[in-house]
Amino acid sequence: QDRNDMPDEGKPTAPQGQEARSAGDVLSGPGVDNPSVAEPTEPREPAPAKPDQEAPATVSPTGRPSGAGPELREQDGEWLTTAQGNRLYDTDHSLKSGARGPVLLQDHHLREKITHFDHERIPERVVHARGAAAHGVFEGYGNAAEVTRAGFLKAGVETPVFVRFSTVLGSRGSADTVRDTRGFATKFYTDEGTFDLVGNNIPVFFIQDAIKFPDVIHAGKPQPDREIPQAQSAHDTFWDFVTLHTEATHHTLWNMSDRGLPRSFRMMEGFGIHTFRLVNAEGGTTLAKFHWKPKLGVHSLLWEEAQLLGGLDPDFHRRDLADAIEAGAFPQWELGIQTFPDTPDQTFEGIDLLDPTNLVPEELAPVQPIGLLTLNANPTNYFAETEQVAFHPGHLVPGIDVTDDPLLTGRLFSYLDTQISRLGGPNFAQIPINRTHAPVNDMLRDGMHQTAVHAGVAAYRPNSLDGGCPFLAGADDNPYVEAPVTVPEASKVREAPETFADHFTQPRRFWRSMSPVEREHIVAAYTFELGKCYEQAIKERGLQVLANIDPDLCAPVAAGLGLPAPEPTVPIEDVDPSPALSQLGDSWPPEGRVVGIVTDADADLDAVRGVQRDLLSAGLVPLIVAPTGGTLGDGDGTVDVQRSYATARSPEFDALLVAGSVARGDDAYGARDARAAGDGAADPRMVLMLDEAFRHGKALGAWPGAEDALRTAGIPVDAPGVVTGGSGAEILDELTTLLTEHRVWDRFPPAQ
Ligand code: HDE
Repeated sequence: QDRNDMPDEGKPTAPQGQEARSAGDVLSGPGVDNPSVAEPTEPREPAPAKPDQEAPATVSPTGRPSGAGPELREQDGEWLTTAQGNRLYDTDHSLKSGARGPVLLQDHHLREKITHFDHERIPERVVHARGAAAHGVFEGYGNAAEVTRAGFLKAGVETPVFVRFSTVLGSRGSADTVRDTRGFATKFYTDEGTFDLVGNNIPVFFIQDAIKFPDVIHAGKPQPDREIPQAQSAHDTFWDFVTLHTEATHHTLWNMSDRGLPRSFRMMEGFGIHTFRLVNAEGGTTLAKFHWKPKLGVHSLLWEEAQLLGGLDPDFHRRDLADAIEAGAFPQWELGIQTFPDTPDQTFEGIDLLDPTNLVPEELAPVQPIGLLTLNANPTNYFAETEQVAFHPGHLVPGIDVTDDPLLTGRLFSYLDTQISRLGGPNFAQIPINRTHAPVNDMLRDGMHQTAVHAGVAAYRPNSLDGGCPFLAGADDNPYVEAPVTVPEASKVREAPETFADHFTQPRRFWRSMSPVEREHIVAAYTFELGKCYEQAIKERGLQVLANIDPDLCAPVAAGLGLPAPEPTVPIEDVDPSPALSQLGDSWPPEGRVVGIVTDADADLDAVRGVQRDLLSAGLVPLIVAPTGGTLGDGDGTVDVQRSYATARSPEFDALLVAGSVARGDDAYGARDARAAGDGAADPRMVLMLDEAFRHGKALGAWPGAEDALRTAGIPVDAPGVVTGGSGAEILDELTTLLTEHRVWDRFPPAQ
């Protein structure tokens, strides 16, 4: 019944001392602070999906709802209500005994609203707390059938996915660009049940046995006395642990390399790390490692950029992912596998495949692409989807099985356990984002947050009351079957195999595979991180580990710390480099790269619009930077400003094109900066931006006539990657070509 149709006797009666209000008054009158806003407003739908942003199928082929379709929105009708559906006439004033009197305990709406708010937070993930996610689709190439019978890998099969990227150490509110490993967790909603590939952007792990996981995380998290530092490894407990447990050397070296500072989630590799066992239709087994290869290549921030972004834009990575998807620049990765014969010793070319601190160089076992992942829709609600998604390496499908990697075995226990406390009970699989797209018929009943209404009486099988159902799958029904591998007969021991004992050869291979500039970054990272430790003994132990990797790595770090370089305590044997480990030396599509166009109202705005158009049609993101916000020009030929001198900073841009002057802005800052006195003087913020962009190896260009702007900012116009002197189109072309290599590496002097 509509409130306006209420019979007179049903209308609210006026509390004592107040004028009686008609139903209409209640809706638009004294109950609201701003009388010009009539309530209720029209029913408010969530913001409509932008083009290209339609969520992928919200109903699985089996008819089971998934994702956040309207049927799961939990918002209906045009009236504001309580959680019980009672309409509300006011939500801004507590029920009081008189306008200045005490608040009454009987105000259910007040208590419900505050109580719900009090419980809005759930425990953050104990690791990987900060993350960002997206929906997408995975398409199999069909070439993996020889090694696995997994249905979602068959040719042309399209499987909805949800992917969550994360940092490891920081809290949910920490910065995106910290030096850390990144999580890369993919949920495949396959017709055969859910498959979770819960990986990282680094192919090796800190430890070899799950029993040490609490220890390494305690060491990496903020120190327990003062809870310092947040989301950083540069502190004593971390370095204490990784130098006492030298199996951590390989992963730590990757963290200290550019891999610890991704430019974007879209530009990261992903790795399943562990060796898995694939099973084909005939029951034949093959060992395999999973890889995600980004179409945009693997690229990183520089340390200084990462630090600046921590303050300028702590959401840099999640914003980048969401913006790219919203703009229709859908990020893509190929899923690939390295395969190895399933021999009893489970080694390949002398590398123990059960040791998760090892990788197998791609030169020895090429990564074979088996499918394509496209992320094409942003989540509708962060909490419902990104926060509540529950991954588990034990969510497997027929054709993909586990091995005895002792790290993986521990994970198979941990992930189920952690969801129970994080998501408040054992029914987290019923949360929309976690619902499988395959039919579910289990014997799991009751428990906290049970939302299913189970029919029948016999929650057991076989039974004679509910028709004996459900049935067990037979051999022809494609059930999940654990590969019946032989478990070696052995005594119970708490030991690692001898083949887990070499902690330095693989790190040495990584170090020797790096280009000079990548090595320089690694040296700088160790010098910074060990330099931030207080304990002399930890710094010295850190140097010992580096000497055992390679004295060439140890010497410059020791020099930076002002300490003597120790002699190695292990033989420094040669190891073949693996060129695939370096991020440099190739070129990649420049799609989605951000180009700042620095301009002003006096510039040739028609030409500026032309540049915008050309960049957009090449799949790049042009952002107009001008002295103040608003619009440049008037009439038909206007240009909208996306960044003002007050909001633009260099790390956001992959390249800068000066198409105008960089003269002092006349906003408050520009006007009062003493160094910018006089008409035409360069604005210090633009000088800083161009200087940083130059130092960070960004491609820089100046539009014909705007070269002086670069000179004013002190940029040597004949330096590599500074493009001037051609036509506008030529300059743009050259900038775009430079972007295919991510940075102008020639601008960095070669390391000694
Ligand atoms: Fe995890 N890890 N992990 N981890 N991990 C979790 O699960 C754990 C490991 C990884 O976006 C937790 O739901 C143990 C390796 C990712 O939701 C927890 C061990 C790799 C994510 C957990 C490891 C990972 C997690 C925390 C050692 C790469 C985020 C909350 C045996 C292959 C998933 C949660 C997401 C999350 C335990 C080691 C990747 C506590 C015990 C190796 C990407 O269950």
